[in-house]
Amino acid sequence: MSASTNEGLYLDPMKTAQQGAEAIAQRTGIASHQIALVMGSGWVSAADALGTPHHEFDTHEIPGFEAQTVLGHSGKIRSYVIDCDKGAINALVFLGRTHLYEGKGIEPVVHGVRTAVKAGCKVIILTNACGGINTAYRVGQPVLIRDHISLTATSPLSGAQFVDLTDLYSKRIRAIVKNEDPTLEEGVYVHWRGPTYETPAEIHMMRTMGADLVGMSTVPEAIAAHAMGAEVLGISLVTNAAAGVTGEKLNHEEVIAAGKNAADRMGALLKGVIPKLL
Ligand code: 8IG
Repeated sequence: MSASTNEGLYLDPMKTAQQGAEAIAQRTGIASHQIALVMGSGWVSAADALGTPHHEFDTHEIPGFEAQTVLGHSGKIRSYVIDCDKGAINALVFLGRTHLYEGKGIEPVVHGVRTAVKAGCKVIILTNACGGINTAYRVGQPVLIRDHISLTATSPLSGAQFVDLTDLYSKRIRAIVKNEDPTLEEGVYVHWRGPTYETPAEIHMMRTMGADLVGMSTVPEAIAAHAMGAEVLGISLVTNAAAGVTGEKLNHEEVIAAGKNAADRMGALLKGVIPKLL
């Protein structure tokens, strides 16, 4: 689909998200979901740990989504019923996402989380695979996002919406997750447009600025969800040392493999914390 075709689709992005939410309610028979998870590269098997989804469908069945093509991003939406002592929680899981580097603009990047919030979700969990800038990080290590630095010069918001971002990555939720797994560290995530990885000099600059992690997602979704009043948790899986850290070159297959290996641990963590977040 060309960018010009998309323009009409996102002329009123909140209306498109509302239509998406209504289609999900119709498709699942569930009027309202409470929590949404966006699974990044290699995180799909962590979603499998949530159990058997009650529904799974292609994103392109829902208004505002297009087919996704990037390796490791399958473009599916699942609806789970997670039983816990609070009763049943309805969780929406997005397998795959749209990235800024795809060149379709910012609206498709945030359409999923906007749809999830319109579908009732008050908590949005954003996962990703990323490069480790902090030299203390190891490949396969999950890190909670404490804050971000945006280097894309792009916001999902326009107009006079001066949204405060001081608690963008909810302190309340991070405390709950760290209580569940005290070994988890927190770091600052840099959003880089891509699709090229950084140069070693750019990674040096980012480290100097106080960054720990670098990737090509999550930040616009976090902002869009927060602006709509949802609480955000961000978890990065370090799948490679950032450029220049080890002298090795970066490749996408390595990323997928590291994600698969950490998925079981992350799946169990997510399943354990979800009932405690709502
Ligand atoms: I996975 O090293 C993954 N995504 N920008 N840099 C950027 N994005 C990434 C990287 C990385 N690794």
